Amino acid sequence: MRIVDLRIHSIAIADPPLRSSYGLHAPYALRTVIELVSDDNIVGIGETLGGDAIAQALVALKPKLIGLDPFQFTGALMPLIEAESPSTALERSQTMFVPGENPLDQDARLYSVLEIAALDLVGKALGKPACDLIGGRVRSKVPFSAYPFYKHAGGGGEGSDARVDEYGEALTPETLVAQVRQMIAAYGFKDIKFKTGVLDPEIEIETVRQLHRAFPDLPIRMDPNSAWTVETSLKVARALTRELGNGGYLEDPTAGMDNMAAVRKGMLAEGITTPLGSNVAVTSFGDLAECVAKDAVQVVLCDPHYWGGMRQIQHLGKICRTFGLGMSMHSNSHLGVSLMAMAHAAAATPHLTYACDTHYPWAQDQDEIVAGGRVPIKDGFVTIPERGGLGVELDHDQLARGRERYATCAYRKRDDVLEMRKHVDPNWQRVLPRW
Ligand code: GKR
Ligand code: MG
Repeated sequence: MRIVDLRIHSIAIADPPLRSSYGLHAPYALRTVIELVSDDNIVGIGETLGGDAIAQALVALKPKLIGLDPFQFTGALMPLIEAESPSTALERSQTMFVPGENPLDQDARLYSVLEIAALDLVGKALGKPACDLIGGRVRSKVPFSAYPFYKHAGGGGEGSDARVDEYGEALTPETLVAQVRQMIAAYGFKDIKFKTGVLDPEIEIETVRQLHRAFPDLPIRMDPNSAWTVETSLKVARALTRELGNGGYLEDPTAGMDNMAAVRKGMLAEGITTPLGSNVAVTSFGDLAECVAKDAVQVVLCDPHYWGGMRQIQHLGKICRTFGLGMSMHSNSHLGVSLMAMAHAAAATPHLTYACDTHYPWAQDQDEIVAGGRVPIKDGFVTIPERGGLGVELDHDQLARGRERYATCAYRKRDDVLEMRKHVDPNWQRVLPRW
């Protein structure tokens, strides 16, 4: 089997005005969808982060892919996952500099989506689910968490494409709890990952307390994306010992490995054992030795889109287990193809110790590119379908609509600071730490 074509589709999907320490989500999130075509006309699909930079980098890679055997991807594309210096000019994954984000990740991101599409392709050729091609599943149902955000009113999209606001504004503890109630009623999640770093920490502490009162059995993790100083991080950890200690964790309270290590040390000195999670201080294999040596992070958030695909997630899980770290999974705004790649990676990774994050509840039916509509999340789980590859196909009409939205919208890369200035506060600055 040989690769004869790579089709690259830049799409835009409506995204509600969600807040984080980076700023405000734009009315559209950008994604890239690829189709890897074999000489026997089987098509493997993948979805990853969007915008012009990654699409151009994939176009540049295309000549190297043509003629490759999709069963031998790792060998052929090894330089992409083992790069010693950045060889592409991809934008950073977030609005702007994320403390700790490793530029060496850039090639891994390209490899990730290609590996996912290759696994889909060979899985379809063999009639075997992707998770069973990489050693086999350890679970057929993959747990995901509710992912509430402080949010302004609005459902995303613009002009005649403006969307119904399914969840409403949530800028207070009470409205945030109502948002989670609604999300859990719709999807049955059994864990809560809460994006914070937006309001004064006292309000966020109160929000977590109310969440815990409303859902006493559900583990809560809180992620302010490095918005706090070491002192503020300690203050929050102290205030929420019970609420976060109930099987949750505190994710990236502060920026950088040394500050994370200082938070951990301060917490342990006070007898607080809530783990610290990270997808900001630890973003690549190269960060792990320092992270372990300094005890800076106890739960690593993997992501098959960033770490080099599904097999690298299995390797990461093994390393985390060896060093006594937990492993969870990070998410960005995405559709069903990404959800399935995340689910397959999680299904085949024994050492996944937490439910995965997902932005999927924030995406809308109208934008879904999976044939047959949105992937079901039932009782908080995605079930691995007994079909080849990822188990989903593209709806080409929906894909064309996504391309059309991309062509007509004004967005080419994520810029949450600009959106904050346009819609909330013209003088807003991204200040880390803010509190
Ligand atoms: O969607 O605003 C967002 C999130 O803040 C996202 O960009 C983060 O990458 O969810 C992510 C996280 O866990 O840090
Ligand atoms: Mg995070």
